Amino acid sequence: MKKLELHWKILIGMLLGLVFGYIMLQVDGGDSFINKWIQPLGTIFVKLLKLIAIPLILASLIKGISDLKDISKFANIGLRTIIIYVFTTVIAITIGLLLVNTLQPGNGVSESTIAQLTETYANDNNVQSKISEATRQKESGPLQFLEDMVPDNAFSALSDNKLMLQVIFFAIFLGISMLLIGEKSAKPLKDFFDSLNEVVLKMVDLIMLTAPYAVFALLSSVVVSSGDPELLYALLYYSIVVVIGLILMIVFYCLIVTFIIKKNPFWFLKEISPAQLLAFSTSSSAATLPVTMERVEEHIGVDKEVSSFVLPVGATINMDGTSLYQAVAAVFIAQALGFDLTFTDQLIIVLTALLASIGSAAVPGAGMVMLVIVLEAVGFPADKLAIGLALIFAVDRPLDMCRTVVNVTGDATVSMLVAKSVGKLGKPKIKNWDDNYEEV
Ligand code: DAS
Repeated sequence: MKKLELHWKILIGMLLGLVFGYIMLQVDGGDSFINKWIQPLGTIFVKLLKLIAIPLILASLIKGISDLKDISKFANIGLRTIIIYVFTTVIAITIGLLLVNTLQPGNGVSESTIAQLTETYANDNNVQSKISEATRQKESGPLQFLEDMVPDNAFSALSDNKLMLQVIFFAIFLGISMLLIGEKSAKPLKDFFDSLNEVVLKMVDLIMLTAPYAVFALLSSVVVSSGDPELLYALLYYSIVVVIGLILMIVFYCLIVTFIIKKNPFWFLKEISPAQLLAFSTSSSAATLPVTMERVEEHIGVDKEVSSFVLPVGATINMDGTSLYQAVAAVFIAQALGFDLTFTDQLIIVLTALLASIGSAAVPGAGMVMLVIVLEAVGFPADKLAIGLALIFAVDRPLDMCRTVVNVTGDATVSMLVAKSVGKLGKPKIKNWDDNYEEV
């Protein structure tokens, strides 16, 4: 029997996980069995991926920069990347606003649902913790994220995944310095990082062998933690609006791949699918990053000079799915709680959702934390914030899984676009649909 490709194995693992989770939901004590004996397998897998994300970023970014012969090439790649990232995020927010204002999901939320939520969630510590986390982030000045970027200790920056931007900063600083001292002097260090890069990519392959089992564990634990199913139905319409927007973003990326990059969009989706399935299962762009990098470099043909910068930066600051979700959620909450938004408010949402998605960490649930900042920016009453968040809290995790897929797909698309624009989009190492390599 022909060896099953990785993405089919992951898909089977996910489906079995959903079925198993649903069955265990019907069994007494089934959820605690999953939380005790199944969920840890998924947690270990996510931790392993996060463990190697930092050394992979360090090695590939330093290798990518030191492979450049001059700094102007790096500046060129960097500028194009940031401009395209901002453009795709604004497109995502605009699609979200058009959908939520047209379909008006918030107007379908009944008074009784709001009353029930007020009772159930108003003092829920999960909701309160997201508000306090957002307040902490808001109180820090506008340049705080720049200040946070600069690590005061190279090795401490390596240890904490949350400080991925610091590792990127350190790697860029080191890579540029290696360029400045000249190829001969930097050779020992360059050889080290070249070798480290190969080793870490092999570690990604090894970890991915367990992916089907891990996503089984992750999906079954998500099902049992999905909360009160009755409540979910009340929010189905809102979730459908978000998912329609996210699907439109995937279509938007496919249009870019087809008409600008001149590649087969179905081939693109097939080659990037293991990363998308992992993004769906883990709800974390950071955890998925090692796989996104391996797929984009080895299966799509983006040169490391480009992917080693575009993807790590994208995983932390480019979240098209999150920004679309924040725009839809902010207007949905305002509609449901009777808070009118003017056209100016909607423009403010475009700007704050752009900044909020840049500030959102690449971890589960980050998008909802930054939603508070979007709501406060349009003057949403502080005393209703908890209810507003509680309204969408129950469906946040499944939507987080979907929006993380879009975040990852957007990063991969932009890395192809930047590579194509600087002539660094090579042949994929893996044959595509019709067993021939695409001409670049
Ligand atoms: N889960 C985040 C990510 O890793 C996105 C979000 O929370 O919106 O991309």
